Amino acid sequence: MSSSGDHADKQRQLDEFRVDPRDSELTTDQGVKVDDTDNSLSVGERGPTIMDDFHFREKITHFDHERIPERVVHARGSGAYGHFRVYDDSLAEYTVAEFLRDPSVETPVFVRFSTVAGSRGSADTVRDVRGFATKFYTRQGNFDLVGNNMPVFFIQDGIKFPDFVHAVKPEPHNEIPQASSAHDTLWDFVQLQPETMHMMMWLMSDRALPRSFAMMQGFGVHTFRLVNAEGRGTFVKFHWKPMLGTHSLDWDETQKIAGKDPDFNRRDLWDAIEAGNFPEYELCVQLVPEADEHRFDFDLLDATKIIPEEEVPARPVGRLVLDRNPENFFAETEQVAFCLGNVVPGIDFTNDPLLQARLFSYLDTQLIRLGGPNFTQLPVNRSVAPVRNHHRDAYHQTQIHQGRAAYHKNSLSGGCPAIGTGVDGDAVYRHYQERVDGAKIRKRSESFADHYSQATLFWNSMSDWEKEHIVSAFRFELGKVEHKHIREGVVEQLNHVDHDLATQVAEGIGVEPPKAPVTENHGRSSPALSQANSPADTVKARKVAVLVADGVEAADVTAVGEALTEQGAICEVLAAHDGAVRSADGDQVEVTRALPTVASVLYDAVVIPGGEQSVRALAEDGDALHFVAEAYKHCKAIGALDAGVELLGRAGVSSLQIATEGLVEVDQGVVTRRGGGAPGGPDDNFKRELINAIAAHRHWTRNKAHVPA
Ligand code: HDD
Repeated sequence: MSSSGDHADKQRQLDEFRVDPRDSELTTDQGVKVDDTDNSLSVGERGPTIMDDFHFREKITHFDHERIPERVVHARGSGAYGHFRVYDDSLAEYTVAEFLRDPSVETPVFVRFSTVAGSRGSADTVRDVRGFATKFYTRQGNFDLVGNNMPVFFIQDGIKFPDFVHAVKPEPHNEIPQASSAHDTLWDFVQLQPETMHMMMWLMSDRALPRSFAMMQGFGVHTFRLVNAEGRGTFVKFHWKPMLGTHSLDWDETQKIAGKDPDFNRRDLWDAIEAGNFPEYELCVQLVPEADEHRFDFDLLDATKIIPEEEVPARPVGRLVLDRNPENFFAETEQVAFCLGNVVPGIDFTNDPLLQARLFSYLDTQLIRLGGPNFTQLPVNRSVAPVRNHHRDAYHQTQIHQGRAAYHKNSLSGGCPAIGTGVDGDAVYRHYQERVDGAKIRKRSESFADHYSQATLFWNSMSDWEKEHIVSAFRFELGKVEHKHIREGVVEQLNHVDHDLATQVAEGIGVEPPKAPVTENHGRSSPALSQANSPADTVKARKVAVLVADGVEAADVTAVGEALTEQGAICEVLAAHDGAVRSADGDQVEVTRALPTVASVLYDAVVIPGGEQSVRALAEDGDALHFVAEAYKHCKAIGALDAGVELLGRAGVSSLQIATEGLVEVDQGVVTRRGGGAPGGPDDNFKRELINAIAAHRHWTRNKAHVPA
């Protein structure tokens, strides 16, 4: 291992386990070469297969045992390797964790993103929480930060986790619906369990529909504790902030993507890393001195609460870069095992009852999922710090422990492995010495009792379009609920959050709106919660479709493509067929994909270049017209040049300010230009406005109700 630590440490360790099939010959598991793997050994050409066929038996047996149980939650996931480094040593006064205080150390990581409710083969773009689990392979051992893309949770005490999961998963009698929260059992749980309300606001918001894993935040959720060299503790909340901003898909779009490309987020992550568009996140911490433990109007130990960033700033401390795809999904992404209990010196737990339950559950679940306690030896789970102890045997032991003494204390192995001293930089784990005292009781603390104030805070912090999306989401979800009393029960709960919200939802689902508010809305808000305030200043990793047919203005295609690619966007030329089209000048324009194999929902923006003949052909092509109409409906940036402008009207997109001759016009993300372009394609003004429109992500306030798509 290099002295400063670098992210290649983990890759070097994995190298020892990589198996390359090149230049090899087929063998059995015993290494015996095989000359026929297509015909089983039989008596004569048409006779029975015989038991002597050890190759047949081994091949089929191994196949029969290929599956392991999928995770009970977060079964669908996608992983990537990367590295993390802190910016400076400013956390040194709070923690002895080397990876958090030494900027010369680059820590390898593996991150697994996931959905929660769906099974392993379910679609990526469902309405759900996303898991954001990070394994830091630090030089002081593995630290697992097992978070979500929402900063709060459904319940306060982990003993309710099985109840919640049974409610949200497909219903037990018919296993319907798959990967969806729009059904009776979830909402029955919600109406009877008011502590869910804050999280339900997040789940009904656009946060549940991330455009990309690279465009969502991550949160450790619980309050953890940092511990410094003197043993002093400081409360901490961990946040990941994506460098590309936090952006979401449109609900209608997510449902269509689930059919067109159920691997949408997984593919996006994979492709981005392959293309060198590495997802990046900033680690931020909210630090609260122990003396301030009781200064908030909520309990720091309550996982249904945030600390508003306006009260305690989220301080940026380091950067995570995901730069390498796994090589084998099963070996790495499926077998990775995160455990809340995996902490390193300088990081400790608090008494959050949800966190405490998780300390038990994760190790327990890996034992059944991965078949015994040696899962820590699987390559993806191995620590880069040396592992030496007296754990022995069990299923799938891969180590050959030497010596006779598997106990402590011993004299036969020189007393080794020796107990850490904790002196001279020897980082041993020391538990934070918290004083606890009390009777054994089953009782939720009174300080956990307010279930609505922060749900209201979230609602108040939303922009108008975010509020509209939340209301639509509640209407959709509850509209799928069969039992009227459940719909009514949820509306009653919502009336505790905000009267106007409850009324709007009730009106959409055939429930009597509540007569009056239960309490007045407190009026407080936290701007940091709104996605409208998230950075939207880059087109990096955005996918842009350019629609073409024979007769297209090649200069438009080239110039737009170059301008966008230069800024990190991915430009694809789409035509009715694969291959190439002929430009107005008779040149070949290469086609990236055939229109029937894709859809507008797989792109962030669409550009219609000039060329009379090309646009006439597109206007006759239902796929092309639908593409434009749907992109408009989903509030995406659209660019149209010269004759291309006509296609907007043909697609049913009217009521826009369209460019007059020689000018560029921008109206709600639709950028048009007629004439006046340079001979080499559109002028800089058009390109700049198009880039701005795409970087803005979506133009949510667009008037689109009249566009069928
Ligand atoms: Fe959990 C998996 C996140 C509460 C029990 N959880 C799991 C994963 C993530 C989270 C990201 C997937 C890890 C991976 O990719 O392998 N879970 C959370 C968050 C929670 C939370 C942020 C609340 C703050 N979880 C929670 C509770 C319990 C569990 C209260 C049980 C008492 N979670 C599990 C589990 C899973 C799991 C059953 C299934 C697969 C696994 O652990 O490895 O143990």
